Amino acid sequence: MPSIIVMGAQWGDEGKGKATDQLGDRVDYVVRYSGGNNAGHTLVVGGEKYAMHLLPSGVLNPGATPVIGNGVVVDPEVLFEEIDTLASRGVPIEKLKISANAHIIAPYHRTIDKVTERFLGKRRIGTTGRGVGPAYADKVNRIGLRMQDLFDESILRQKVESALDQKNHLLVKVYNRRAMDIERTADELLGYTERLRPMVTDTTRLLNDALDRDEVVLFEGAQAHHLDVDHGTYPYVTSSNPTAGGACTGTGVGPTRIDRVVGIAKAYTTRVGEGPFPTELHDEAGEKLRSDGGEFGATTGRPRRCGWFDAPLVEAAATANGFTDIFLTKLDILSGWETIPVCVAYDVRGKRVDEMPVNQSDFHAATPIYEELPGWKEDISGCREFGDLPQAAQDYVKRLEELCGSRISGIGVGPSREQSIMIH
Ligand code: 2SA
Ligand code: GDP
Ligand code: MG
Repeated sequence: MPSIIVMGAQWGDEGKGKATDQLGDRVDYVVRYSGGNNAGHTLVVGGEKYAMHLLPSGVLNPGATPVIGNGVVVDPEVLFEEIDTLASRGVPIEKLKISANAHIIAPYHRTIDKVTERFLGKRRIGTTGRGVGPAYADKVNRIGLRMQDLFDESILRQKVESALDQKNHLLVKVYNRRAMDIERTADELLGYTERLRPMVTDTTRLLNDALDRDEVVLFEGAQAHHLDVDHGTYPYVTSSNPTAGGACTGTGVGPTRIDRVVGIAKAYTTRVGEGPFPTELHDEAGEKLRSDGGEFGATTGRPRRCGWFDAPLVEAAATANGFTDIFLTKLDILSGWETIPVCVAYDVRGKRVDEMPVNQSDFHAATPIYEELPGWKEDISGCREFGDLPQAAQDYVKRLEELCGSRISGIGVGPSREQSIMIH
């Protein structure tokens, strides 16, 4: 399997970091293709916990070359903080390559992200405030800054000036904030140039050459299908394409070269930020899932909204991304329930709907129709084979597989690398 996409099947935080790291044992390149440092991918290796925000999760695998593709937006300050923190923990990041076409998150993007959210008030999206949306907006608006611009000082200064001409007008006139200094902003960005120089390259060529040599490339999605700007619950989405197609546009590797698309799905559902969530629990059951699962944002620390597994939600992701298989995470968190409800369809204004509705108003109005599956009492975190799981846990997995229409090839039973069951 030379090229694999690993992506979220719900609203993020499914445990992609762990799953990627795990598949990463056999890979030569680990590639981020979308999003920025809004991501929070947690890995527990040898009892040590690491949270990656911008770097691919596979960086902990010394054999793999980490790559940040053109589809990613890069905040250089955060990048170096992350590299330095890892180095201080004995994880040197020496082979990192960054696409010359990747866009930059500039200081003004962070400011605009925060003031826009404050301005929206009740209509806010609940962003991570990292400047990701405004950086993508500039990219699409053709006033963005790319990595390669850092190597031509006069171009960079011109671009910062034209971007800030617009933004300062907005900041001062609309948001009642101070204008940002053009020279100082350009100087700050140019301060990163020399450190970035050896990393910035044509990563499209790099990855395609690697695939020509039959090397293994793992594409790591941030966020998830239902946060995708095209396929997600718009406008409550992130501003990029975490979906499988995003791995192609976000790296310059064509769809004919992709061999496998693994959807990562949590055994229940969580969401952070605003937006519809039919199976959300507002009671002690939701509290229990949050505390048992440690459901707090890996980037912002925000409590995640929690609810039962929503099968039509994951089925929609499996369909739109062509999942070859699903890795089901955090099954261990469900131990101890008498029965476990699974959403199999929705009630939309009195009518049963079996598939996730395309119409957002319908999805907002959808209430879950549950099937109650028997629970299990045993702690399953030590199980390593499918047959080690209690019968009720095996049946839970098999039922989800049936409902989602995609093979479940792996199960997470704990946060550590070794706490997994691979199903062959
Ligand atoms: P943004 O900042 O513009 O991408 O926010 C837009 C929406 O996307 C959601 N989003 C996320 N959802 C889940 N996890 C994310 N990463 C962090 C984590 C989140 C955190 O791993 O826990 O720490 O809060 C992530 N990043 C973006 C976001 O909540 C908005 O709904
Ligand atoms: P990501 O954004 O998809 O990489 O997920 P996050 O790192 O934001 O959140 C997933 C959380 O669940 C992290 O704290 C992981 O360490 C943890 N985790 C991942 N897989 C499992 C699992 O199978 N069981 C348990 N108990 N925790 C897991
Ligand atoms: Mg996360």
